[in-house]
Amino acid sequence: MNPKILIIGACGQIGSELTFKLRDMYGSSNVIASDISYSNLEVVNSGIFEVVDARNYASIKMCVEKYNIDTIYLMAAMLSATGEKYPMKAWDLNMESLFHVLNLAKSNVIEKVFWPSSIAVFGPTTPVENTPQYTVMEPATVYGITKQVGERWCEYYFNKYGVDVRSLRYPGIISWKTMPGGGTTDYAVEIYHEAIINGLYECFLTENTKLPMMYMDDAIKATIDIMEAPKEHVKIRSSYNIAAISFTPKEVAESISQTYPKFKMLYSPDYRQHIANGWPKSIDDSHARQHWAWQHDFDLQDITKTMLYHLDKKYN
Ligand code: AKB
Repeated sequence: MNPKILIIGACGQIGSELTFKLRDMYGSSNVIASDISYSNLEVVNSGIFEVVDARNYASIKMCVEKYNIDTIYLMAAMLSATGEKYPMKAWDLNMESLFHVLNLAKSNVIEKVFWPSSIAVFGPTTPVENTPQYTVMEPATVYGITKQVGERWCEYYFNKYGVDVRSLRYPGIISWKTMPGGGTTDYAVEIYHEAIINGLYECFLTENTKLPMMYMDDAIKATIDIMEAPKEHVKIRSSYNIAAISFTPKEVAESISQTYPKFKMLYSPDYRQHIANGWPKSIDDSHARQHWAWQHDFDLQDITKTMLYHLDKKYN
């Protein structure tokens, strides 16, 4: 039988593509999209859409009961860069929404939860290359703190109350359909848009800042794979490291230059450089690969080719 899914934060970068994919898989009437406002009309017009405030338990519960929801993907969050500007708002949104959803599962109103964590759970004292699943974690951003605390609560709810919660530590996610908002890895999306529109991009990170990244299709695949995996295969109930590739701004610029030789890159690092300096450069995701057969498809060359192809069609 098909699950009855609610996606909270469906208008965002990952939420929107997840909505389309899950609707393809399970049928439009089984996947309810929701967000705080009608900010993505493609999502709003693609099936059932409800306004849901992720910080409000009653708002989520009403929607869950209205549609007999059994599975929630909680994609609403304030990301790293915006979180540094509004620390208390980031804390409130990221933590309250998680507790509401975990508590719905604890009371058996829903059966299954997906909650995204991030490489931001790591910090300046974490080993930066091939960062292990289990290692020092002293996040230095509000966003990273909320994700690390959230992971502890997910594991606690699984151990104590049997809540079937599953989670991934997303790296920077690259896609051409919806822009990311308020993250430190956003440059890796903006660069492709600016390459097509202006032939020039001013990057807010230095040329050699290496960060873990992933193409959207791989991120969606990982999300659905972990949710579809048999319960006993999901052995980590905090959150799984997942990885695809790592690159620097200079390397993306070089890959764009192969198609657009006139593309020019400037570097003006800002406060986001400080955030990036505390994050891993590459991730060891061997647990995800062993436990539920995770594997990625897209490398940097594939990403650049796909991004430039679609954005060229969009803008020209
Ligand atoms: C961010 O940059 O804040 C996010 C993330 C890595 O979680 N994209």
